[in-house]
Amino acid sequence: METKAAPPKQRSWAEPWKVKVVEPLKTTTREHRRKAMAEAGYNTFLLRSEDVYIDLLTDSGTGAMSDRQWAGMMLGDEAYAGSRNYYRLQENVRNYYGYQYMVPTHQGRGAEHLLSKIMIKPGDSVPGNMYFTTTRLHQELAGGHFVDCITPAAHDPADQSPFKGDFDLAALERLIRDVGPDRVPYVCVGATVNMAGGQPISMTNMRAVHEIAQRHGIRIFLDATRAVENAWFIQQREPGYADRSVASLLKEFCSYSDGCTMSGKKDALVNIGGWLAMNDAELYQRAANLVVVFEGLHTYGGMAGRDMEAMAQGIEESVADDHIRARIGQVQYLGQKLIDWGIPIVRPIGGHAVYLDAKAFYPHLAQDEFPAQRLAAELYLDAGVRSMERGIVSAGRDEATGKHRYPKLELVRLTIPRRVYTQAHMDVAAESVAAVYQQRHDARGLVMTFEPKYLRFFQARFEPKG
Ligand code: PM9
Repeated sequence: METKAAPPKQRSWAEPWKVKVVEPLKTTTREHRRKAMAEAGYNTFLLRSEDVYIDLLTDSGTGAMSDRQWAGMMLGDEAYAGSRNYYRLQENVRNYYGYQYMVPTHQGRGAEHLLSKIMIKPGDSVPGNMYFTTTRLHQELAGGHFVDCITPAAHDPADQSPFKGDFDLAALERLIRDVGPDRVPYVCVGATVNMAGGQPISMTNMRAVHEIAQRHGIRIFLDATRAVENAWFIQQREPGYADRSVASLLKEFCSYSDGCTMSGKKDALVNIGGWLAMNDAELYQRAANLVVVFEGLHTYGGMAGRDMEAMAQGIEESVADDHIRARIGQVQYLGQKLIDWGIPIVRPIGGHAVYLDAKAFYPHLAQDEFPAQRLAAELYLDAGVRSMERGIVSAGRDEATGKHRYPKLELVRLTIPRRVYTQAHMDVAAESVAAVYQQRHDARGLVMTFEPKYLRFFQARFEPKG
């Protein structure tokens, strides 16, 4: 007799868009990939994109723009000064993020550069909820040093706390007491926290950080790169917020800060762009003056008019609840598959990526044999899926001692571009991870053969250990 499957208990969601343009993908042989990986010095940043099948290197600038964004590109007002698109962008930063003033920058690190130069004096300490590579480097280049005040749970891949991006408030208070509020130019809040696995910070914790900073007369600057994703986690996980829209949560969250740096290449759904925003008029004057030195006039910064238009439109699209549910839903889909197969990943699953725990994959490799770098290489070799190391190589060297920093998290990031891949691509990627996991006992470490001075993970080269 024919048996019938039980009807599904829950209803599925689907992406709130359909595909209008497609870009062909190339599959390659293992031999082709072996040569490509060797030529790239076992660094996935050095692969040619045409040798990649499914590109999960980053969600930065890799998203698909909507028809409205592309239409907006034709509305680019390429005047040197006072472009119409600048004013629309400014209005949307005000409306959705709530900051009064804004200077456009070519991308997030342009904004970090300006902020660090304006705010930091040599010897200052900048507390934050875990480092980010470019953010910390700009703080250091300005003479400051970053102090990690994230909750200890963030350093444990297996800890399932819902808000692993939260500050350890006692650690923040301690730092301010130890160095004195005058030596803390601002608190740097990441939302979500990229290096912790795309983990959110709660509204409650953000409010508490605000209260501490206010009490000591210290400003807060938000890294708003993925703050919309953070708002979605607040809606989903934090008691009392389930009925609020992502847009209203974003605005409230930002209201506990004095300004933000932004890489528009993530949440804001564009291939290039960013901004530095603030509420203080005097600070804005300084930023507007400095931006002309490093980026361009204060009404375009590092951006073309058409790109500002696309970003203004992208901001509006980014806060739609159905968009963000599908975007993070796809990440959750991939992560859940790996969890179901017993593959060690950072828990809970983050907002923009699934992070493989390379220490648990390759417990036989020491951290200075670069297990995550090796794992990223193996993933590419298996099926052409490109990922990114987020471990000892990304952490770089200690400023004072010159020795490797040894982060507790040794991760490989499978980062999902926005509105680009289908569920079938996620299945292929998950199966490739499973195949590499099966072969985990055979993996050998790497040696670094070339190490650039800054942000070494981008350009370092490696060879397999003999
Ligand atoms: N993030 C990422 O792949 C781009 C390359 S890796 C340096 O995750 C945060 C939280 C980011 C970020 C970039 C930047 C810098 C600042 N904050 O890349 O300069 O994730 O636009 O932004 C990358 P830009």
